[in-house]
Amino acid sequence: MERVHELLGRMLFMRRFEERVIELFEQEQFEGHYHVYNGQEATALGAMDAVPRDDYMYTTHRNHGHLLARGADPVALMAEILGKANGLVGGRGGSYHAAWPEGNVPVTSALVAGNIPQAAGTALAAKRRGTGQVVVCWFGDGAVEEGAFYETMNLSALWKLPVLYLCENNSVPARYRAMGQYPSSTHAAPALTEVVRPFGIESHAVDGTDYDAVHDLVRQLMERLHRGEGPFFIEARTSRWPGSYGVWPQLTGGRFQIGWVFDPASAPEVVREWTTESDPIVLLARRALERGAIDRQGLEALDREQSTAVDRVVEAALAAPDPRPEDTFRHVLR
Ligand SMILES: Cc1ncc(C[n+]2csc(CCOP(=O)(O)OP(=O)(O)O)c2C)c(N)n1
Ligand SMILES: [Mg+2]
Repeated sequence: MERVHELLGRMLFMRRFEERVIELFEQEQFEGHYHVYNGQEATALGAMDAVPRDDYMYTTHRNHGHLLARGADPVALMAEILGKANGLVGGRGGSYHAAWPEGNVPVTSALVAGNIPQAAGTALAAKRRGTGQVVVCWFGDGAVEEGAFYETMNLSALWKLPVLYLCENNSVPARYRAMGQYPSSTHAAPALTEVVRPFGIESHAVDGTDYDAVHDLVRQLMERLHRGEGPFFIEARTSRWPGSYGVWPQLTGGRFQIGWVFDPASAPEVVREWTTESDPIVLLARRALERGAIDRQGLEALDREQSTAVDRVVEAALAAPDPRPEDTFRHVLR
C-alpha cells in the first residue's frame, strides 16, 4: 500500500513538473527547444529504481523524466532548464544538454542516437579499467533508424560491452503494448526487438506503462550485466501523449486532472482515449483503487501534495540567480 502510494506520488511529481515546464516556456521564462516526458513516467522509474548509483546513465532529448528518476535534484534540473547559475551544469546546457556528472549522467545528447556510441565508449572504458560499472543507454524508437545505432550494436556485441540499451518505443497503440509484434511507426522491421538479434544481442519487449514489469526486467538484466553478460536490448512500449505529437510540446487538453481517473469521459476529447487506455498514472491509480490500496480522497491529497512540491521547485528555480557575465568563458577552451 505504501509502495503504490509512493510510486503514484513520484509519477504525479514528474507529470506536474513537465506541465510547469511547458507553462514556463509559454511564459517565455526560457528559450530553446525542449521535450517533456509525459506518459513514460513508469518506464523511467521502473528502470532507474533497478540501476545502482555507481552505474552510468546516458539520456536523450526527453531527459527530464530520466534525470528525475535517477534522483537528480528537481530544483537544479528546473534551474538548468531555465538557464540559471545553480542549474545541474550551471545553466550552460539547458534542457537539451542537461547533465549530472555527480550522478554518473555525463551528458544529454539531443542528437537522436548521438548518445549510443558515447554509452558504448564509456562501457568500453569501464571494462578496460575493470571498474565493474555498467551503462544504461536510453533512446527512442527513432534512434533505431540511425546508422550510429547499427555500428554500435555491432561493436557492443563483438566486445561484449556491459550496456543495457533501453529503447523507448512511444509509437505503440495501446492494444500492442503488452503482446504481439509491433514495429515503430517508421521502421521496416516487424518488431524493434528483432533488429538486434542478428548481432547476437538478447532482446526483450516490455509494457512501458507497467512499473513492475519494467522494474523486474531491468533488475534481472542489470544483475546479469554485473556478472559480465550482455549487452542487452529492451524495447519499452508506450503510447505517445497527445501533447507530444507536434514538434513543440503543447499542454493539450490542459493540465492533467486527477478526476479523470474516476471519470475518463470527463477528460477533453483530445486526450480522452489516451487518458483512458495509455496514461500510466491513470492505469496504475485505477489498479490501486480496484484493490483498495488507495481511495479517492487519498489520491486527491497525493496529487495536491505533489503539485505543491512542484510549485516550490519552480519558485526556487525562478528565484535563482542568472549566470554571471564574467563567468561566460569559464570551462571554455580558448
Ligand atoms: C540526428 C537527428 N536527427 C533529427 C533530429 C530532430 N529530432 C528531434 S526528436 C526527433 C524524434 C525522435 O524520435 P524518437 O527517437 O522515437 O524519440 P521520441 O521523440 O519519440 O521520444 C527528431 C527527428 C535530431 N535531434 N537528431
Ligand atoms: Mg519515439
